[in-house]
Amino acid sequence: MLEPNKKLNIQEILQDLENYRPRRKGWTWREPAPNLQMDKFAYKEVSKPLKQSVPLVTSHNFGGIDPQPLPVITTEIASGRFEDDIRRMRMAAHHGADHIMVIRTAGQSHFEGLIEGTPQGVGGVPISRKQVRAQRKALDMIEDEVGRPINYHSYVSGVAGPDIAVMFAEEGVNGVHQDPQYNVIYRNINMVRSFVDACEAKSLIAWAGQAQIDGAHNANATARDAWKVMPELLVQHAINSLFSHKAGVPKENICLSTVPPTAAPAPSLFMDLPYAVALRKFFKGYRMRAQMHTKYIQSSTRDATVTHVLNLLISKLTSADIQSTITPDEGRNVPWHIYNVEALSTAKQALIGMDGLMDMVQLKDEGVLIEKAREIQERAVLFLEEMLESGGYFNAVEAGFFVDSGQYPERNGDGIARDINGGVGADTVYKREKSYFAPVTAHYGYNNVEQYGADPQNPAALIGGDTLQDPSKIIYIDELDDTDNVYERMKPVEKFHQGSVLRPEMEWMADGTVLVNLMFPTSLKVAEAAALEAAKQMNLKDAEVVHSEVLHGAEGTRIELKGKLNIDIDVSKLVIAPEPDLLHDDEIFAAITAKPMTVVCGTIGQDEHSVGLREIIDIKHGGIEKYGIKVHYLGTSVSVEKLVNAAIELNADSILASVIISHDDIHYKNIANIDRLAREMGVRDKLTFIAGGTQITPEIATQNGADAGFGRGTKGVHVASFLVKNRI
Ligand code: Z98
Repeated sequence: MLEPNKKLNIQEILQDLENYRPRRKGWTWREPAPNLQMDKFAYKEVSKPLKQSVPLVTSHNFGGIDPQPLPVITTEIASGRFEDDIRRMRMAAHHGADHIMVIRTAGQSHFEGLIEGTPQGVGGVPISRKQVRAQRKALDMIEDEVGRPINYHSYVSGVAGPDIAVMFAEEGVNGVHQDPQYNVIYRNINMVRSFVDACEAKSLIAWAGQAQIDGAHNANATARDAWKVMPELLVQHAINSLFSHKAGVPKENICLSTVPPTAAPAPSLFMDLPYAVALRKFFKGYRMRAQMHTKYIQSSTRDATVTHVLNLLISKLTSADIQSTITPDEGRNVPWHIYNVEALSTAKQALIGMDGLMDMVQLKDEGVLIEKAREIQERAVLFLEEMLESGGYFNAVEAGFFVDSGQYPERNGDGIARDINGGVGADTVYKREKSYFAPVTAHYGYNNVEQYGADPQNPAALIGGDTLQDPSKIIYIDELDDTDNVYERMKPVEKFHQGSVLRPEMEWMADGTVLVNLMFPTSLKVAEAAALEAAKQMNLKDAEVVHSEVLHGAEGTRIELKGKLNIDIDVSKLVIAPEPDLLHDDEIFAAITAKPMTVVCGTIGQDEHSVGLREIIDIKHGGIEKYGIKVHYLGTSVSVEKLVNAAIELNADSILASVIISHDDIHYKNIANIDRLAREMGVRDKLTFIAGGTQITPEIATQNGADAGFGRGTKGVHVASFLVKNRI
């Protein structure tokens, strides 16, 4: 059982992995909780709340609630080091992810068999049995902690597709990508081999109850004009969906990977909504996995977020069963977990914000939306018909039908064409001999076990059960490489894993990577060079500009810079402000009853922001008035002189100054002014002087002459406790 304030122990997870068995198989959807009441609100399309989670930042205004949307929410975590990703999975789960996808290391598609051990990956993680076990085991603990099943996912594609499918079925992997068209088009793996392999893989997917995601979204990401491949996308979905269904996968586990084909500044909803409608009308009963369009995601986090939210609106208007959360890392080519968490929060925030929308609005079932949807469907049907006329799928691929930049029936002749007899693994498909004998579970086609008196429905009985029925037969290989393995990687960063020493991190434990935001009042090129120079002077190593944005060609450029800050921070030497020592309400009441207390307060200088101060003083917000403290509120934009003079006239015990505006450090300057004036008037010793505001830190407030400073999140009880204790 994980403890809330304790780090995951990776070493412990790695122990005894040879005996780990997954505790369930198959995919889990969220449990709907219609009409859920949380705080002051009733929700329509939400799922069962989590036991533990991190709510949205605004939730403190709403009693700290954390309602969870209905679709399963995905995050892709694959930094190349699975041991680091495990920690990230925990953070992601607390932010609402229940579908963790692990991208594979570059090139694994072309491996002919399984990878063993835990080598480091490039652009993803080498998917091996050990790595899968370790992560599934960690997710068991994490799902107990958050109180919701978490789906673990990776890819069943490539030359070793069926081998991986067997391993995933054995290891309790819950979701997979499987689509032979992906092999053919994007990995140039022989098409005959890919489709034969897919039969075997899909049988295993069916046995394991896994959700299967297809690969159609890759055409969006590859095509020159992604909106032109809409008819083709329907064809790709159709091929894989029906194929999967015929291979035994139930419809409700077949997920279409659908992507809005455009993004603003294109009139994106006008293009994307008809497509989403066309798809859902054609594929009733199948699941929709709403993926973002990776091609349009650049390095701007803001830009990615807006595209994401518009995509989420389409999901809301047309339905999504699984909602992806792609991050700007796709545009920066760096897997930085902070953006995974941001994207998860974006999905949660947008979907919850749109809760109940469909009770109020409806898509028109006539007019341009339906006409456009219908046109896409017609083009798709014509595409399918021509495919059949040309001799079927293989011939169509050979003729370059797919990922052509023309909108069908237009063709631009730039499709991805593959040779039926070519590609990786060509000529490796053999017709099964009549005597071919396969006493194994979830095998596609004939297994010829009857000749030995066995039931074809339970062929593995002949060998006393195979690895799917008797997992003790699984051969577990620990490590094959003495240098490239998790233990060697963890040795140098051991102290960081323990948490006694800290170093900034973005990608891997203690990589030292920091992200710095800069603005230079100059043009793009000059600003980029200046940023690198700034990095040098900040003592950052390996600095690189990861994002730059022109504010004006001459006036300014915004830069995001990454670099390495290889410092060790000894946690035991940090000065950490103690948690506020609060008095009990009864103690405060007793102290004020025994000896009344008067305070004067206001917002200072030109500051008109009174909400925070009112929260602290007003009885209706549980402010200090409730304890019987007499409060003289002087209003907003009160001068320093007026505040101090009022304190003298009223013979007050205390001054409460609220300072929100922080331009040019005016908040700190005004704190110092109050302290100075009170001294000049000879009353400073008699007064408790407290400063408060969103940007106030206790340290800086006291350095500028206040007796205490209170920042964001302060409640009346904090201030009242301090006032009483300070008086004593
Ligand atoms: C996503 N970010 O889907 P390699 N099979 C299919 C795929 O779509 C993919 C792979 C395999 C995207 C990820 N998709 C892109 C059907 C990849 C990956 O060859 O190991 O890269 O296979 O969320």
